[in-house]
Amino acid sequence: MNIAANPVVEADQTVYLKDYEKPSFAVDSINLDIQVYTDHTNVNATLVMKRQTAGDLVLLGRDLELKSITLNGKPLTANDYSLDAEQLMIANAPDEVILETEVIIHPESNTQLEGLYQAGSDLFVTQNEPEGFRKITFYPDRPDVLSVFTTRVEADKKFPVLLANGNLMEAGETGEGRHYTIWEDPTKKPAYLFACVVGDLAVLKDSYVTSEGRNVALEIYAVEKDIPKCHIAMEALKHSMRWDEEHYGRPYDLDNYMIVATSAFNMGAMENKGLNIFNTSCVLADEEFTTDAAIMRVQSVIAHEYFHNWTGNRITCRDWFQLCLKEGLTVFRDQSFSEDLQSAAVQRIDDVAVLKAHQFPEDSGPLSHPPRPDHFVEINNFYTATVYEKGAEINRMMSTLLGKEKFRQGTDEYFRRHDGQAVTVEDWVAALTAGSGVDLSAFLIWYNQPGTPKLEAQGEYNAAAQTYTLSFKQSLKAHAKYPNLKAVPIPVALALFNAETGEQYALNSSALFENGVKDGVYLFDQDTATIEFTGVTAKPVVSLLRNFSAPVNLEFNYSDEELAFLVQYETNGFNQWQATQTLLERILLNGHDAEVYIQAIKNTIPDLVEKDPLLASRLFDVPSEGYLGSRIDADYKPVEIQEKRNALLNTLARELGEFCKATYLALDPDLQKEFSQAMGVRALKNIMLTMLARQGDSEAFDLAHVQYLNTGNMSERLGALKVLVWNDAPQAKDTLADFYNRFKDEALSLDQWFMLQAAHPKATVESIQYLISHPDYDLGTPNRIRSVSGGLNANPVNTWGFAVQHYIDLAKYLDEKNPILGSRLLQVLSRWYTLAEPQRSDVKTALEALKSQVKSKNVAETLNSMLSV
Ligand code: B3K
Ligand code: ZN
Repeated sequence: MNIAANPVVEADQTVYLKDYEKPSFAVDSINLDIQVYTDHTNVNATLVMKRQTAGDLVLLGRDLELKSITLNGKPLTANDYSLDAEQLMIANAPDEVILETEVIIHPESNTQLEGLYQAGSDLFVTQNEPEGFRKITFYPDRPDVLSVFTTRVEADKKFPVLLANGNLMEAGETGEGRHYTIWEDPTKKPAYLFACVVGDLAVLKDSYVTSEGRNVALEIYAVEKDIPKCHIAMEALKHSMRWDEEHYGRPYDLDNYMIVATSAFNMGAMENKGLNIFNTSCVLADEEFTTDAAIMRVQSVIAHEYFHNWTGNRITCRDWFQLCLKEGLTVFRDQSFSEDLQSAAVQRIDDVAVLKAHQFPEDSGPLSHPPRPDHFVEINNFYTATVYEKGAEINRMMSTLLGKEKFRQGTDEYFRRHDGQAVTVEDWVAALTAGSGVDLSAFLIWYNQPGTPKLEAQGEYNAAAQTYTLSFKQSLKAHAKYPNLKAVPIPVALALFNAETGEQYALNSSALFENGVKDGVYLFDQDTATIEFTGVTAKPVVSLLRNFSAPVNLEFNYSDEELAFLVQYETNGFNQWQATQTLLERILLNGHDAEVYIQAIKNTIPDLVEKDPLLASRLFDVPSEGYLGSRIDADYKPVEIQEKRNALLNTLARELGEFCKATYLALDPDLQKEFSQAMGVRALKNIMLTMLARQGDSEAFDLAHVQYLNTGNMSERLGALKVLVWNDAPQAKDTLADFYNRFKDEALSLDQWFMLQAAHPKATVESIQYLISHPDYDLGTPNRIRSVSGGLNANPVNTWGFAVQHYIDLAKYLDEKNPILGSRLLQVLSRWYTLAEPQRSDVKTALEALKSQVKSKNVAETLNSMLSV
């Protein structure tokens, strides 16, 4: 349907959860034959189907050229079915159907990176989640249709690698320089997990023996020169396989596990059964080319996709409204895995920082939706921070409340009940409840309503009675599309500290907790409640939401001194960090004095540098301009925020200058044995160097230049380059050129080169124009587009009008070429309505002008939502 003339998404395009119906036919098996040629691909499919309910036989198909169709051996003519741009429908089909179709598709011109597409001159890959399979063949392409797939892949021998899901059954030649393979996947799966790959790739091989004794061949495919960068991913894969056995009792179930790396990919990676396809950015990792943060991300994405094998693949979603069932649970699992790889406190800090920087703003603006929405136009628009990150938080809350043992009993019950099924969020919560013996049904409210709850708390100490009273109140902003908002269950992990001694009250060993607080967690599930602690011998400082035990906005009237106390004495690293962030936000947004924070840092860091250097580095985090902007709901003036932030950074650099220099010179990452400790030391050193450069220490640029030249580690090299470039040091230009020359053939490292310049705090229209007209800038590679648009977004002031137009132009260009990406990038502007005038009206006018120029459901739905404030 062409909606260009009126991009208001029409009512009949909205899909509602309440309209869910079982599919009329099940597919017992599908046989696919995919023959790839340079200018087209033939796809022949045989579907063995059985009726389940009354109704027409509906096969979804998009951009397919139908050559022939037969039903139970009888060729059909156009009169026997109805066909439109989205589906093929056969009325009065018999109860048992063998349907054979022949279609032609064009992966060589598919720029949308969905379905089967050419990903460079030597590679064809698939991306079928959520609805890409319908671009390969006619099929009931919905997650509740599970089938056994057999796949034949045929191509020219210049593509030696021919892969599909499952076990390799046969391989051979067909003549005329072509060859084929046949694969059988024994486990029933929905079509979104189908994958095939045709290409010229090298492979890194390893193996793994599961707890059940199954020997699994592990293979990572990438271009030859990248194979040495696949070892970290391979280790992470084996580690994930062991971790899932140990923590969830889940062994792997096939004889092979393959991963294929491509740079032509819209997101991080895809969990296709036994044949993951990965963005190169989430699989290639090597100290020389990759930053520590990127290495951590590779490990977590490898784990994430692997964990999907049980949470997503073996047990999948009944419909796409349930997306957070598999994503929320799998993110929670990968976050827990990563907590074992590095400082657990820092992992939690980083996960919450992402939640607060992306999900909280999303949930307070026009794109707000529940983790399980009840309607959508384009499901691709719902792979959001809310579905993933807030979804993970809901699982974390339930796990916090249950404790390790009971949570495991709950997940065991989930796997026991639902293996091989396509289920709902209700099924998940019911299984957790049954397995653990604890009624968790109230947590369903979290899945069904939007918005970040506000949690207001107040504390009162009565010295004479030695009691401390805490009262709580929760509230949620009204939402036009989701009325009837209810109170949610909020696990509040808390601790009381003796303000005089800094010691923690032993809450669990005394009669202190008699008010429903168990193992340091109080479950607050009413609109208001009050609890009282007895035997509190001296004035306490309370630490609330330890480890961020619930995704809420906490309001508690701490004094700055109490926050400084928590920075110094709280034993939960996350809450130490949270206290620094609250202090810094007060300095930046409410004009508080910086001295209390500075003193707390001076008191805390020296000990921490030894114990947990990475955590020490995080305590220097100054909230980003974007994050601060997201905390302002109206009349936001980016220039003012930037000025305040710069002033604070200058104060910190001045007051901590000597300390920073001494720390910089004393630290040596090479003395650390563990990667995680070395990573912490590198992070801290880079921050110290940044501070030194800011306070104008004449030696800082020399130190940075030496660090740049003398290292083989990307975090050190990039950290030093950033200091030189962002401060316009005399060495900046040559060093940038040097970086380019060293890494011009390394796409991911070159992305960093683009990003660093785009995020330059004093970037100009000219400097950005230089980047987007650079010969290495490429609108066909999402990673490269993001490196510039992401950098630009970090730095919203100097290039304001130009940057807005850049996002609008990208959305317009990608609307046709790659609407999934276009819609995603446009969301950068979703908080336009909070801006002060005249920017507010400028962006609004630009967005409105875009409306009449876009065709895709993806961009149109996003645009309509963004403008509906
Ligand atoms: N399940 C995929 C995401 C697919 C996105 C489609 N637009 C990756 C993941 O979450 O593991
Ligand atoms: Zn996922």
